[in-house]
Amino acid sequence: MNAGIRKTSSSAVIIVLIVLSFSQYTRAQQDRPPQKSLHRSEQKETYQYVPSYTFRIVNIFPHDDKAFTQGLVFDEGILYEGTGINKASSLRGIKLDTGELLRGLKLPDRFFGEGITVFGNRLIQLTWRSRTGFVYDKRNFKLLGKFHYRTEGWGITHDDRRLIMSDGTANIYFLDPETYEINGRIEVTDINGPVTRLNELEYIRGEIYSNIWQTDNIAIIDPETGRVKGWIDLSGLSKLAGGDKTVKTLNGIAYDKDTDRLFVTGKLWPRIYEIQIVPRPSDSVR
Ligand SMILES: [Ca+2]
Repeated sequence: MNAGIRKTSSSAVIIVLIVLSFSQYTRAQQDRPPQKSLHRSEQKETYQYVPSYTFRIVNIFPHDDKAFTQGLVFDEGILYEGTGINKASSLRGIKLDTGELLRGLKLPDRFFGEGITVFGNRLIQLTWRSRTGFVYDKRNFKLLGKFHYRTEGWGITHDDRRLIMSDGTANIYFLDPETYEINGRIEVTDINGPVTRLNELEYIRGEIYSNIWQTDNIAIIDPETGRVKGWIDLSGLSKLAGGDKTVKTLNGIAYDKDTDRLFVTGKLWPRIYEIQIVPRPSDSVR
């Protein structure tokens, strides 16, 4: 019995020693300086690598080269466009194939039109610094009401339950589509930190696509985390369209979910392009 107790006691001592040794080992690990840079860069490569894409033109459509495009949406066979500039801001319903204006509306002179989206039968249009959103009946552009917000208004889109809005910063806001109250926010980030100048938006198959103002790039954003999941480089398209990075900038993303078609254009561009997104060749071999 005594032997049994001694055996139990010595086992307990061994276990205590093991636990102590392990805790010391753990502390030693915690006290260590960060791992050498090679290991860290490998981690960055593994966990923070963001794929980049380029494009293939599928179709080309006419676009009013006097339209200062700030919002673009495709809904039930009609292309809707919102344009900016004080005294020249408009809302348009357009026949995609021909560019024919089906219906149009000019905003009061003091408003600078911004992003648009269609939610049910409502067509919603933001304005830049007036903190005012307009709500129309999409079928006849009859004004149904207005709402107000505290930030600048840049881009707007929606998922199945929320309006999704940008204000030129790295923030994206989620709004209740009935009350227009903000009920969520994400900060958009990539490997280099916050991504600012988020502009025209489009919600496509669970992701938010955003033009970045005065660049040829579209960010593909995770709506839950704000992380950029991919970059689309449209510099070749901008060059083809006669665009630039000051005024005639890439802006305007529309998606026809019924036919899975993606359209892009730019401010004062003479064309709207239907494109397919393709992996950049250097990415596809990684
Ligand atoms: Ca859009």
